[in-house]
Amino acid sequence: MTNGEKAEMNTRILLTFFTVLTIMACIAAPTATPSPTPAKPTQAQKTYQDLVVGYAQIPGESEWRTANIASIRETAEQLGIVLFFSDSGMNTEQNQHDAIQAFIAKGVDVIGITPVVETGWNTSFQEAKEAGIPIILVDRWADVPDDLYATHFGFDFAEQGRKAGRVLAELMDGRAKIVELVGTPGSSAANDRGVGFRQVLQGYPEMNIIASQNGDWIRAGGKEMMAGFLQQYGSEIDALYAHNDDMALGAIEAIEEYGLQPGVDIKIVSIDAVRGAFEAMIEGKLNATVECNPLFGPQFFELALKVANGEDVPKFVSVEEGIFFPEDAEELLPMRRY
Ligand code: GYE
Repeated sequence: MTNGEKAEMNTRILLTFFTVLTIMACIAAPTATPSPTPAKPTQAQKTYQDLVVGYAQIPGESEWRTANIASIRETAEQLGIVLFFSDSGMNTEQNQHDAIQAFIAKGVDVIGITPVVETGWNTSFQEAKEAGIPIILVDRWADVPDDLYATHFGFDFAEQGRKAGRVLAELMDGRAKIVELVGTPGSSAANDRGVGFRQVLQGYPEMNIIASQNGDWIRAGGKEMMAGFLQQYGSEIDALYAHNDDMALGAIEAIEEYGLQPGVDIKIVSIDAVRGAFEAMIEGKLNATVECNPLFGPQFFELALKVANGEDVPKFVSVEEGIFFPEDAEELLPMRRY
């Protein structure tokens, strides 16, 4: 056998060997579907126990706020949430800006804020965004671009104002000279409760607001401003619209000191539905209060956990509320929790 013939034979043997080897490999290894590439580990999903929240609140200026602060704090404690809470100091607006800076420095997971006024938040909110910390507007609204907050969890203040307007129009049979006690100017609650109330009055040409003053949400402010209205207009006043119960309760004191009967000589409609309002309705001194539920701690932290875990949430989450009248007050008072 020549060398060439030997080389050709060796080649044939090798080719046969590798062909057989390949066939055996295919048979031996079942065609298992390739296992999916392992999913990238998602961001660790937080639970309440490892959630850290910074909350810039407004100081307790009303019965409503006191109940609201309690709801937030108590819920955080019950759920084991680390809560950094800021609600003190007179210059609330600056304190809230400072609180946001402090929360960023602490590296909280979510910031909640009840903006004392609507404007001036862009810079602070932008810094939180750059630090990767989402913001939830709570209760009040802030006038900032949509990308600077995750969601607004609060109330339809304009609808609360419309409810008050509709109730007063019915009470007064569409005719009244009205004085108005407004909340802190520039706050979304005051702005929108005023807008909603006036929207309803457009349908009643004989219902007119003859005076409007800022009572700053507090009883003393309501009493002082109502005394001024009475000095200027006296018994010409048919009705009072107060943006919250605390100012209405202060006004009731002024009306009585002036010698008129609140709820009778001057009809009164306000907003919040705090305990004091139910007691005034039982005494016949207040004619209606529009509910604005402050006990939203559980819902807030449920939303905060979703936001911290990067879940999609609606841009606005509202709370359904009702209206309360004197005829129901006695029965409901024992059940009122604020
Ligand atoms: O009505 C008032 C408080 O923002 C809904 O603020 C809250 C308002 C509430 O001062 O009593």
